[in-house]
Amino acid sequence: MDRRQLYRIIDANANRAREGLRVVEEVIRFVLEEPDITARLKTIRHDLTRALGTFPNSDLLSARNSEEDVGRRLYHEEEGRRTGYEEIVRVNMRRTEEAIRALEEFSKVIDSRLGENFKDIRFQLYSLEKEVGKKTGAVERRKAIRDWKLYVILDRDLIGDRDPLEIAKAAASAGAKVIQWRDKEGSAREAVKVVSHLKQDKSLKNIKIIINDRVDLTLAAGADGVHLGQEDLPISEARKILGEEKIIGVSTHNVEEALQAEKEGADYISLGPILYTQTKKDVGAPLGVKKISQVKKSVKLPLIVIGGITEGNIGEVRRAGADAVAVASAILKTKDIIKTTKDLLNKFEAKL
Ligand code: TZP
Ligand code: MG
Repeated sequence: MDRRQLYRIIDANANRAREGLRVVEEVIRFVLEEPDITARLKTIRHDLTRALGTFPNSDLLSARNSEEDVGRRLYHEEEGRRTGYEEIVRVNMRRTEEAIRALEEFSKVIDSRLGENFKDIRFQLYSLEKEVGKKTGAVERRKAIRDWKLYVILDRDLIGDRDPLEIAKAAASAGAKVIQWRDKEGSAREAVKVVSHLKQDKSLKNIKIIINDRVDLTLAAGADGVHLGQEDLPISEARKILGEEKIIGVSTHNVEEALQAEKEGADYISLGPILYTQTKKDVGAPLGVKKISQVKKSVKLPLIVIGGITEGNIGEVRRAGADAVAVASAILKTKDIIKTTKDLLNKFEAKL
């Protein structure tokens, strides 16, 4: 094999691997702010530098001929838009792994033992990729949650004999992005039936559907997530069952519970009842609007405020720091769900 050719391949892949790793590292360090994973990645980068050190730098540089690289055009065309950090990490991890695989194969031509170093790095990367994928997935989920604004609770008691699907469709057509099925007394079978209908309806395909309390029903009905109370399954158990992609929200009542939910990996927290409500019977005294800013200051998670929220107070709740508000009676006790949903959203979005 032509040495120059070989060094050209090694040089190109060394650059690709280094660049890819650096991109991934920036996301982990500055976006995810994960010191442990950053440290692991740094070790991998050093291992790579050491493995590449076995090739004389002058040979690599003199073999380099990027102007005449026939792949250069193709390489540029491949670069499209990036939808978010998750994609940036995925694309760059893949590129790095491919480059390291190439280094592994071509370095074996020079010395059969050299391949081992790169193989080890590749396997370290595979396991890191999984960890990072979990973290970036969570970041993307939470970013979308911040945009929810109005969280509509389909409370079984308040719905009565109306069709939950019709109510959900009306709220969604007016701009709601998330709907929770809440039924404290009904059967599991009914919940799965209702939620499956919501999930199958084409007009709700962009709406997130959450189930209150029950992890099992979330899976059975194919819902997008679960909302857990303080007495329900711990977040870590729910995550094990639901996998990495479902949304997990947690009810909190004070700063301590909010911090705990954040530490355990919730995707959002709700805080309530902030004001007087008749919808939930077993609640303590209203926490008051002041509590919102206290909790908001303490956690980074999206904060959804709940309990007694109406068109009359939604602005005040928003100004206090709610990222979104959850409502049941404000929507379910009115005749015109579309108009009420729009009015609530308009008031929520009105200038802070
Ligand atoms: N959790 C705290 S308050 C509440 C729940 C489920 C009820 C919210 O309903 P409403 O009718 O919007 O006050
Ligand atoms: Mg609950």
